[in-house]
Amino acid sequence: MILAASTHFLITVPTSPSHNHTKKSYRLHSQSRTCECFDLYKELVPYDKAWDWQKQIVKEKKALVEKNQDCQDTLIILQHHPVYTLGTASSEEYLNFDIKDAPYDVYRTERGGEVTYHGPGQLVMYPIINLRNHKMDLHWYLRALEEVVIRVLSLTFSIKASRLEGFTGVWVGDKKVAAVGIRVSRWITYHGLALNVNTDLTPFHSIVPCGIRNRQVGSIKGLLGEFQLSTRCGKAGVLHSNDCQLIDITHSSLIKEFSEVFQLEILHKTIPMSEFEDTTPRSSDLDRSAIKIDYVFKVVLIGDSAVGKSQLLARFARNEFSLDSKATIGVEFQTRTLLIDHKTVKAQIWDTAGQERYRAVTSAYYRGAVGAMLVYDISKRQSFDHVAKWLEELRGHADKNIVIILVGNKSDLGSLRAVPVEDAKEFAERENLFFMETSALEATNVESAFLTILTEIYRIISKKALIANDEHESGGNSSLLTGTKIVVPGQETVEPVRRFSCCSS
Ligand SMILES: Nc1nc2c(ncn2[C@@H]2O[C@H](COP(=O)(O)OP(=O)(O)OP(=O)(O)O)[C@@H](O)[C@H]2O)c(=O)[nH]1
Ligand SMILES: [Mg+2]
Repeated sequence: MILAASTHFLITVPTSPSHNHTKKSYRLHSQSRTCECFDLYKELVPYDKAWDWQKQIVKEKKALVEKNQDCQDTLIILQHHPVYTLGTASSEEYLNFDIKDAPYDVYRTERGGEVTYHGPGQLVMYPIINLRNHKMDLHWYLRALEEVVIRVLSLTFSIKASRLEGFTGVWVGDKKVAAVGIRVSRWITYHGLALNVNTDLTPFHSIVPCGIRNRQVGSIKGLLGEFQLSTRCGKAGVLHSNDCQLIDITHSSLIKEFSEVFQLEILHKTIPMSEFEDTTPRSSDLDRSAIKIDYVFKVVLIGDSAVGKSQLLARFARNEFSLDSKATIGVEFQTRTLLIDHKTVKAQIWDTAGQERYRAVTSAYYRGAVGAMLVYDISKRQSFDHVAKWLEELRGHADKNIVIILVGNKSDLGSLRAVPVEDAKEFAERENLFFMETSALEATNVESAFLTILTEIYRIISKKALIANDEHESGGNSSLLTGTKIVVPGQETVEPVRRFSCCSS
C-alpha cells in the first residue's frame, strides 16, 4: 500500500563533483551552538511516526522563526522498521515489485531524491536545523551531511569513502553506503541521512536504489569484512566487534562528527514519550510500555543443535549475532513488535535446545504456536536429513494449520555447502512449506524469513476474522479472536490480547 505525500514547497538542489572539504571549511561559528538530540538509535521506530514527529518539530521551529525568536537545532537518531520510501524525484519504475503487493509499506515523501529502503541495522539521522544559523545554502548542507558520514567511515573504520559526481550520498567504490535526502521549509531542514551499518541488504534488491541501475549498495559490516579479507589491517577493536558494538561505535562516531561538522554542542534529551510511546513499538522494553497490541503470534524455532536457531532469533529480535553462542538449555523466548498492514503484531519467538537432553517438555513448547521455523545448516547434511523427523514431531504436537518455513541457515558458508538448494526446495514443495536460505551472521534474509511467516499468519487470521465477524453477525459462534493468556514458565504473564486462538490447546 502506498501512503499519500504531503504537499510542501519543493526546492531542488544541484549536486556537484566531490570536494575535499577540510575540517576547517565547516567551522562557521566562533562559539558553538547547542543541538538537542533525541536518541532512539537502538529502537525500531515506524517510519510514519518519525515522519509526523519531524513535521511537528519543523512547525514549532517555523513558528519561533516567524516571531523572530531563536530556535535550538534538533537531531533525531533512530532505526526504522523495514520500509521503502520514495522521494520527489522518484518513479515507480524503480520498484521491482507491484506496488499493490509491496513486501513492506511504501511511503511517497516530500524529501528530495529517489527510492530507498530503511530497516534494522541502518542508523538514520534526522537533523532539524535552522540553516539561518549555519549557511543558507542547500548545496552546502547536503555536502555537510555527506561529510559527516565520510568522516565516520574514515576516522573510525579506516574506510575511504567519497562522493559521486551528480549524485547525493556516500560511496565506497561503486557501493552506496549512505543515502541522503532532505527537505527544507523556510530554511528549516528535515529528513536526512541513512547509513547502512549491518543492515540486511536483500530488500534493496527489490528496488533500484536512488534510481541508479548499475551501482550497488553496501554496509559498514560488509565493507569491514572485505577489508579484513583483502588487506588484513584496520583497527582490530572495530573489526572484531559484534553487531551490537558496531551499531554503538557507529552511533557515537556519527554524533561526534555531526557535532564537529555543524559546530554544535549535543545535548541529549529524554524522548517525549507521552506523545510517542503509545504508538511507537520499542523493541527493548516493549512489555513495559503502553502500546496497543492487536495480535500476538507465537512462533517456534526447531531443528538440530548448532544450526543457528538462537542466532537467527538474536538477529531478528535485537539485530545481534555472536560467533561463540552457547547451546540453549530449556526454553527461551524473545519478542519483537512489527506493523503489518497497520496492525501492531507482537511476534513472540520461542527457542529451545536442538539437543534432546536439554529440551523442555515438547507439547508445552508447541502449545499455541501459529508459526514454526524449521532450521537446518546448509553445511551439515545430517541436519537436513533430520528435517523430516522434526516435521513429524511438529505435526504431531502443533495445530494442523500452523504456518511452517524451512530455513537453510549459514548461507555464508557456500564453500562448505552440503545441501543443494534444489534438494531443500523440492522437500519444501512436497511438504507444502515456505523455504528460504539465510545467514544469521551476515543478516541475509533473516528479516524476510520471519516476515514471510508473520505475514502469512496475519493473512490467514485476518481472513478468519472476517469469517468470524460474519458468523457473529449471523448468530454463529465467533471464537476465533477471543482474549487468551499465554503463560511462560519463569516469565511474567503476557497481557491478555486478541490472538489467533484456533491453534491453542
Ligand atoms: N557461519 C555461520 N555461523 C552461524 C550462523 N548462525 C549461527 N552460527 C554459528 O553456529 C553456532 C550455533 O549457533 P546457535 O544459534 O547457538 O545454534 P542453535 O541452533 O541455537 O543450537 P542449540 O541451542 O544447541 O539447539 C554458533 O557458533 C553460531 O555463531 C550463520 O548464519 N553463519
Ligand atoms: Mg540455541
